[in-house]
Amino acid sequence: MEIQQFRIDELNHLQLDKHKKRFDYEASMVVNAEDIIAKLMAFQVAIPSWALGAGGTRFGRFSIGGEPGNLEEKIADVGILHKLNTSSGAISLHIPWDIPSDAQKIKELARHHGLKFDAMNSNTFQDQSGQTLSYKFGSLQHTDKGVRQQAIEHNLQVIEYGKSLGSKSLTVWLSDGSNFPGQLNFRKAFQNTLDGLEQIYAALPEDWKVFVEYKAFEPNFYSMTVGDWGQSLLYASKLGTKAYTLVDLGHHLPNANIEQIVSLLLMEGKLGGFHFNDSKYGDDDLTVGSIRPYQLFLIFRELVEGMNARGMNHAQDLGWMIDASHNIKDPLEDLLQSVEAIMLAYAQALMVDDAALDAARESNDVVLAQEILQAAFRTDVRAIVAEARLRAGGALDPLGAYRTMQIRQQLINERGAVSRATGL
Ligand code: LRH
Ligand code: MN
Repeated sequence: MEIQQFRIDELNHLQLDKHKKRFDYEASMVVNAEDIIAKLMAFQVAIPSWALGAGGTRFGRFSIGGEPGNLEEKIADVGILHKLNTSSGAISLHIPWDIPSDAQKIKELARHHGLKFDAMNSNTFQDQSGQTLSYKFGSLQHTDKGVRQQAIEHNLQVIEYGKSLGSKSLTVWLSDGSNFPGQLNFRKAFQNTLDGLEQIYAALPEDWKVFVEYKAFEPNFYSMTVGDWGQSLLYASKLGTKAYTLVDLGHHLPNANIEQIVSLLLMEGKLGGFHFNDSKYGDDDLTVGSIRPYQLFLIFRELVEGMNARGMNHAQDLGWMIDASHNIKDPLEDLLQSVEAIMLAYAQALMVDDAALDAARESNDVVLAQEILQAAFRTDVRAIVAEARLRAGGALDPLGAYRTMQIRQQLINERGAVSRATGL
């Protein structure tokens, strides 16, 4: 199913007066409203292909009906999100869950929905049927050269799929590590992994990037061979200029100061991108901004400040991706909420008076510095974000429109109640 523009215009028309009142007020309270709107309209968040179905945990999975059963339907679902919020203009594929049967046809379909292909994701954390050697004890770190070579070749294959679709980056997340003290020689595991990443790096086209995604624990629970930002930075620095770190918000130890990590990785020019989600305990993959919205705002503060300091293009120079898993919500509703939370945090971060904040910091006026930041976080920018959507042809209220149009029911009518998406 595809959403017709006139349906969106009809619904927007019903909400226009109320929106205009709210927007006029919000814009009157912000000095750079037009600059913020221009940046919001340029800002696109990539949707993970593996989060369009009902996820689940080891304790259970509850299907939602109408799930995309193949890559074409996944692209159509991201097309629905992008039509509604005009900020989901890319999809991030995971191989082998999303092997393009006919790359040209898939590329055409994505273009039809206004979508690009963001980072490709390799998968050496599962054994595929018919696979020769097992990743039970890791992939690039493995003590067996044959297993390492198999993992390297898989990543080279993923790059080939990406090239055929016009993607420009590869995300390597390794579940490699150990569950018990004594199980692993950390140094050898690091060196094997670096050697493997070097062979993958050598196969990257000139204009590609590789993102080294770190994670503190799971599925290994004693050590992870890319366990934190320091280790990821070590790999990326040893690999070369096309290698960067990738920050998945759920991949940190409790109470880690992620905004400080972001600031320093940006300073080093080694921050490649994000997997946005939220969590209270572990890698919970919950809706962005649903647990710690202030942390998300603080992270965007460091992003805006750090990118401006390096003269970076906010929309183009970093990989903006969501990585979530939906156990109890409709994935499309959850993703609409997540993109909204990202746009709100970005808008609030853009409205901070940098000069006043710097002055307060230089004079160690701690209270004033805090007040300047919190004033932005406590400012309602929902109408400014909605105005950016309206100007781009999107829905003033994407979630409301999704429900009013009964999109999920239409997908169930089309695909059935038991269709199941590949992915997590
Ligand atoms: C690992 C991870 C990684 C993906 C996977 C689906 O936890 O964040 O980014 O490959 O989720
Ligand atoms: Mn991730």
